Amino acid sequence: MNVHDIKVDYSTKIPNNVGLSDDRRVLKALEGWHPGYIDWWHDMGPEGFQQSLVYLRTAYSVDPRGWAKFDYVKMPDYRWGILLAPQEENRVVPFGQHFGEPAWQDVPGEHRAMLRRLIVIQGDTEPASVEQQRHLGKTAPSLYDMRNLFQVNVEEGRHLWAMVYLLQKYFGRDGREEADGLLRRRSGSDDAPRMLGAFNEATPDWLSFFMFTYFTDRDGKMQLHSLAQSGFDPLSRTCRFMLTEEAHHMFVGETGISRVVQRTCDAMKAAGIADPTDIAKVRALGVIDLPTIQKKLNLHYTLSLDLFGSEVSTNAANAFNAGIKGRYHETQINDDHKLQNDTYPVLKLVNGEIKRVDEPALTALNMRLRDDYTQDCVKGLLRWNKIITLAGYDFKLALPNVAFHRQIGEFKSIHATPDGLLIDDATWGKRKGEWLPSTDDGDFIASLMQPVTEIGEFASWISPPKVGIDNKPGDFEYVKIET
Ligand code: BYC
Repeated sequence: MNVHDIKVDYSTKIPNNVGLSDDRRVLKALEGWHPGYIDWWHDMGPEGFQQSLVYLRTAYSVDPRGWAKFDYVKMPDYRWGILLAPQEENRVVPFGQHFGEPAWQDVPGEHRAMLRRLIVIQGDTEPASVEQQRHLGKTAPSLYDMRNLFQVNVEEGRHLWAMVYLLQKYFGRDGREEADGLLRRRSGSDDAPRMLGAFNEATPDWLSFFMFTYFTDRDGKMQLHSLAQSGFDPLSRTCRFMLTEEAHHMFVGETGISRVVQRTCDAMKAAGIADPTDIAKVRALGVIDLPTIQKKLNLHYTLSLDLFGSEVSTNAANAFNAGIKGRYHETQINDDHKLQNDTYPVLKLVNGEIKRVDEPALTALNMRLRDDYTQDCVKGLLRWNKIITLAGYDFKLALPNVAFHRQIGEFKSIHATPDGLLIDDATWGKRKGEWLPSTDDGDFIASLMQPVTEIGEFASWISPPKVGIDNKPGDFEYVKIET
C-alpha cells in the first residue's frame, strides 16, 4: 500500500488522493465543472439550512482505520473531493474472459461504451437522491436526524464527484459531455428525468427517507460491490471507498425504521392497545401504525428490486464476460469465475405460474445479485420484528413476493398480491390500497411531519437514537440553525 494514496491532499481546490496537482488536464476539467456543480447544489440541494453549521464528517484519508473527521461545516463549503481506495499491487481481473490478466489502469478500448454507460448510470443516481430529499430538512424530527440527512446528501454529492472524475479522466470529450448531463437531468422531470425508475419517485416524508436509505441505498451497496470487483482498476478503487461512506446511509435507514417501530410499540403499550391493526386508535396516538409501515416497506422494496434490471439480461452477461461488473463478493466465491457452463435458478412466469427455472448463470447475474440483496435486506426485518415481539405484539413486517408491484423484468405485466398470488387488473385496482400507501396514508404521515428543532428533542412519532453521532451526548447541537 502506497502511503501517498492514503492521505488526501487538501491544497488544491478539489481535495483528492489521485495526484490532481500533477494532472493539469483533469484538474482543469474538474475546475471547469465545479461552478456548475455548486449551482446545482444551490438549486437542487437541501432547501434552506445552506447557511447553517452542520456537524458533518469529512474524509481526510482513505485508511479504513481512520478516515473521517467531524466538524461544523456549512454545506456549500463541504470539501467534496476525489478519493480512491489505495491501489492493490498486482491486482488481476477477478472474473470473465480476462480472468487472471493484470487489472486495467486505462479503459480497454473494446469495452469503452459499456463501461461509460455503467459509470453514467451510477453517477446519475447520486444527484437524483439529493434532489428527491431536498425538502426534508424542513420537517426533520430532530437536529440529530437533520444532520444525518445532510450527511447523506453531501456524501451523495461526493459520489457524483467520484463518477465525474472517472468520466473526465478516462473518457475525453464524451466523458465531459456525460459529466454535464449529470447536472442537467432532474429527478421526476418530464423532459429530462433521471435514468432509473426509483430515482424519479418522490420521497415525500421521513418514513420514505428511512425506507429509501434502507432499501434503495442497499441497492447502491450491491451495485457498488459488483463494480468494486471491476477489472477497470480506477472504478474498483473508487467504489471501494464509496462503500465506506455508504454504510452510514444504510445505518440511517435501519435505525430510523427501528426508532419509528419502537415509538409506535411504546405508544400502543402505554395506551393499552392490544390490536396493532386498529389503525384509527393507533394513529390517534400520533404515531405511525405498523400496517402503514408495512405498506411503505412494500413500496420501497419493490421500487428497489426494479433497480436490478431484468432477471435475464444479456447486458449483465456481457458486462461480466468483459470483466467490467462482477458478482457480490466475487473473489470469495469458489468457482471458475467464468460461468460458461453454469446455471442459476431464476423466478419466471411460466403458464401463469411463478416458477424457478434454471437459466445460464451468465444471463442470470441480475437475479443472483437481487437474491444477494434480498438476503441482506432480511437482517433489518429481523431487528424490527424483534422490537415488535419484545413489546408483546403479534405482528410481523415481511418482504413482499418479488412478483408484487413490479415495473421491470419478468413480472412487469402481471399483478400479484404481496404473498405472490396472481390477480387480475380489476382485483388489483380494488385492492392495491391495502398493500401500497394510499393518499389517506400519505396525508396522515404528512400531518405528523412537524419540524422539531429544539436541541435534544424528538417528534412524537420517533424514538431518540440509542447513541449519538461521533458519541455525542443527547443534548448535542448537531445543526446550528441560527447563523
Ligand atoms: N429503470 O438488461 P436490462 C445507488 C433499462 S443505486 C429504468 O434489463 P441491465 C444509490 C436498462 O438501462 C445503484 N430503466 O438490465 C442509491 C436497459 O436500457 P438500454 C446504481 C431500466 O442493463 C441510493 C434496459 O432497461 N448503480 O447507487 O442488465 C442513493 C434493459 O436492461 C431499469 C447501478 O445501477 C430501471 N430500474 O441492468 C444514491 C449500477 N432497469 O441500455 C445512490 C450500474 C433496467 O437498453 N447499472 N433498465 O437503453 C447497471 O449495472 C445496470 O445498468 C442496471 C440494469 C442494473 C441498472
